[in-house]
Amino acid sequence: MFCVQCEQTIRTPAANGCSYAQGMCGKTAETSDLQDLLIATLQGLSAWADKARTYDLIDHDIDHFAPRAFFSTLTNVNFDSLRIVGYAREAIAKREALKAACLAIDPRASLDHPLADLQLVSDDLGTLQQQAASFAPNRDKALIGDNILGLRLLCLYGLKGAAAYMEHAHVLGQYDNALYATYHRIMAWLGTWPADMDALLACAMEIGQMNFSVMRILDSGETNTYGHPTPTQVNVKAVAGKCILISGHDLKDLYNLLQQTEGTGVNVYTHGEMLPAHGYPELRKFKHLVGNYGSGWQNQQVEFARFPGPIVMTSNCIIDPMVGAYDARIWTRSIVGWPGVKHLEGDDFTAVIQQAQQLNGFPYSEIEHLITVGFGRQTLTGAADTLIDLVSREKLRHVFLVGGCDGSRSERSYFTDFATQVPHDCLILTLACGKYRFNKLDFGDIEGLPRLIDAGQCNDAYSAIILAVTLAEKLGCGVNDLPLSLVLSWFEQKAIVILLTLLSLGVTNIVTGPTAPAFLTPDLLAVLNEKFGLRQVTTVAQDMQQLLSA
Ligand code: SF4
Ligand code: SF3
Repeated sequence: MFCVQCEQTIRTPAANGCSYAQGMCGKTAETSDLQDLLIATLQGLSAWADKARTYDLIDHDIDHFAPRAFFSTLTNVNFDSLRIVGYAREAIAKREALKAACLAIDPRASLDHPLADLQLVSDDLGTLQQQAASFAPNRDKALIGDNILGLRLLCLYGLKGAAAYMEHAHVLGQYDNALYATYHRIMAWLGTWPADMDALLACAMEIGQMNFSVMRILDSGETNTYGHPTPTQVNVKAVAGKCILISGHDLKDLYNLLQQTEGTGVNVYTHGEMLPAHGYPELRKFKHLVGNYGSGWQNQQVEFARFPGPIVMTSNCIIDPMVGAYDARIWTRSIVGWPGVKHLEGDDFTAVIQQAQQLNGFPYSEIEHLITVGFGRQTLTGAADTLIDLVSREKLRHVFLVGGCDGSRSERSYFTDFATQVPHDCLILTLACGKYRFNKLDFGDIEGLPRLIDAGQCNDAYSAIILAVTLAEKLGCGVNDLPLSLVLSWFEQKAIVILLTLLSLGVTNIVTGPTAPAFLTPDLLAVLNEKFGLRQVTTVAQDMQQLLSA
């Protein structure tokens, strides 16, 4: 096994990346290797989808499937080897159907791509694992060197993050054939094992730009379906009664669950990246959406163990439910999987609701603790004039975007310390699950404007970008000239693609942490620093001073 895609990857002097029997996340070598094989089949599928477009053949089913299946290989999404192999078989079947369709139009249609005809050699997982060795991401490292490998992985992992957002958008009926075309072209190209540094850097920027469009259509899907988020108070304490917890990014699953639990006496709580749902008018209208439970994904083995009802995982991040012995109470959806855990297909949550009714629920209500969420794109851009006025009257000095993914490394206390040490005349804009490090603290306000502004999920980085662009337009300056600094925590591949998006838009001087991606070499980090001013966190005091004086 070789996997180096997330921040918690194993880093020892002997090994850079998870390369033993099991990754830090709990992914086994078997599943990891089979995911490499799946990616290779998806690259072959994309090569044919790209070719088919030259015959004006666009198959929506394939366009939807390809990024969705790729999403299953994202950190903390799918640990079920059998389902991974199932996706690989489906990719091959779809590829063959597409090839046949091309041949029906042009009997001489052919494709010069190393993965164009890839077949699985066996039904046996052990044999497939042996086959997968040829597709390990580091297979030709000795030949190409660490820098090229690092850039390839930057592209592959960035595209994986974008694929995840494509799937989130598709769930809400949003897709764009031009984006699928770009996705297939890049995915197919990465399957040719490119080794040109400039081409790979350009590809990374193209992925970032593509993802900006993906986040835009995802934003449209969410706001057209559930309305524009507005500031909303959310109780983060338990309410007496039967309960279901729903986690992940999929608002449609939450909507369906709320509809089906209405009138049943079962309360619904959001967890993790589902917290921003409370800001959407069409979701908060359900009175039994009573609050938010728990914190960042890395605490789930303790928090889920204590939750007295079923838990639904709609997307990342799931970790081993056996540890907290709640495996019989957790349900996976969509591309999420854990061996032995019940997987819900379709939109019928009856089985989950029945389980909630059989379980104890919370025996009593705790004293309310309210936090505010819901600063979506429209609310943020609507506040642009207020922000400009506060700055002009010297009431507001600086805005810090402090957000991103959470994780379990102790160094991540940096982000709590940073937020709490932001001076009182500055605002903190936050998003994604990294906010749980500080979102229950009281930061007060500046002339009625809360000092902590929660913009939403990780993909709502789109809203923060639109706010920055709006402010820059109104002030007649560039985004990099604003009194705005980005201090981003990263963990998985969605964070990587958001970073690529920001870089591709020309945003400079971003500070990231808690550690640099293990796949980026010192040379590559130096290139990113030179081109974009991207740098690692140091100490809170030093970074704060440097960012305020920039
Ligand atoms: Fe290791 Fe992260 Fe890959 Fe899991 S996802 S195997 S922790 S690098
Ligand atoms: Fe968190 Fe897993 Fe990335 Fe959408 S839920 S941000 S880590």
